Amino acid sequence: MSTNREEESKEMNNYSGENNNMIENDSTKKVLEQLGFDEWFQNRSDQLTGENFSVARIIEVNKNNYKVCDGQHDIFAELTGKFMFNIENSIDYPTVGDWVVVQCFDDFSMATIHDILPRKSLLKRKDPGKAVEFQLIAANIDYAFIMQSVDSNFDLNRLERYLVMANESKIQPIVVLSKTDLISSEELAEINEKIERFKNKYLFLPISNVDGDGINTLKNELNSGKTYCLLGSSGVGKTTLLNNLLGENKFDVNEVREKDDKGRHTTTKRQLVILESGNIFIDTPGMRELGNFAVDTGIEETFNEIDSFARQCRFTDCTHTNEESCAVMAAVEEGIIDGDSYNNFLKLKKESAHYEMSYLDKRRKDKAFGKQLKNYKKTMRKK
Ligand SMILES: Nc1nc2c(ncn2[C@@H]2O[C@H](COP(=O)(O)OP(=O)(O)OP(=O)(O)O)[C@@H](O)[C@H]2O)c(=O)[nH]1
Ligand SMILES: [Mg+2]
Ligand SMILES: [Zn+2]
Repeated sequence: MSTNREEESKEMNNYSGENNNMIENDSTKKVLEQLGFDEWFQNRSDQLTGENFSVARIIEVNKNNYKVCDGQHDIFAELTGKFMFNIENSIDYPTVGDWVVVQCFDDFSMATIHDILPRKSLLKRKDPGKAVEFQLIAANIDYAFIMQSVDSNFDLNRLERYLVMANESKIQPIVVLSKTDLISSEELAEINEKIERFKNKYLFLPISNVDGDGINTLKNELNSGKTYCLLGSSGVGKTTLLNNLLGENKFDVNEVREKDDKGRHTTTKRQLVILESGNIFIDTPGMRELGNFAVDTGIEETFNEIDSFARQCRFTDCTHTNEESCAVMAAVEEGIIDGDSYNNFLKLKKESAHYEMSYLDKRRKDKAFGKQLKNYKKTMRKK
């Protein structure tokens, strides 16, 4: 199932002018590059020409509007009526990190959003409130900083879920283990043992925002012009890390309130900031539930060890739960595949299948309704 705008080959509008490419100008190109605009986007916006249009990146999503940045101005922006009219699905809305075509007014005090450029990647999750709708987290992310605090939030199952989400979106995950100041070196060694099986696949960065442990190592891993998204439960220290990297307390952080943790988060909106070092960061509010949606490729990639055994099962549709001659179960028995990992794999597979079913079901109903509506309109016209 493809959700990528580009793959759906929706035709981009042509904001035509006379060969007047709005991003041809070298200095404009340079400021856009600092915002993460690279060749990939350049190649996909070549036809976007027009004097009054420019490219900008969504840096903030608010209830009623957006904030975009064109490299020189931060501008409040709204969707045009035409854009709204063409929205079919929640993924058609712009989200933080998106590159959009804008028209600026009143000396860059406001702008209208006309189109979204194709997305390099899209982080999304199932909206916990609805059966199948997506909630967009961020677009055009290069690296996902998956953060867990080692004192109480560390959980391999949860980690694997985040890994599936990142892998599904083709985003490189990096795991940050925060608050190392709160545990002893023996306890840290124990955690290190638990993550052994992940270590040849993913980079793990233990850090402390309090005593600065590991922060320099983390800084050295950052690539300029790349976009990083901070992900993880509320209270693990995402915003504190960002402030740390910024070198100022720009954003609010808060004590973890265990007793009144009723889904209240310190960070309430997703926003994009650029560090002096040239790295681009998106902070997100902690997530309570990580819904997961027909994420087969993400699961295969995350559990690639299991997947390689699955290819050896006798039946191609083997469920790896009760079949004789199941290579996966044999590997679990022999201790080659970790038992926890196997259980989590089955759980995520099952969830994914469930969502896929309800999605297809909804699509069928929507289609049936669409047909009904069409027929109704036809009959009305005939009358
Ligand atoms: N001991 C310790 N406390 C930390 C560390 N990092 C952050 N904290 C504290 O943890 C609390 C939560 O930090 P935040 O940065 O607000 O957490 P967050 O992940 O942004 O949370 P949400 O915005 O709600 O998603 C604050 O009281 C921070 O001071 C750390 O490395 N060690
Ligand atoms: Mg925060
Ligand atoms: Zn099997």
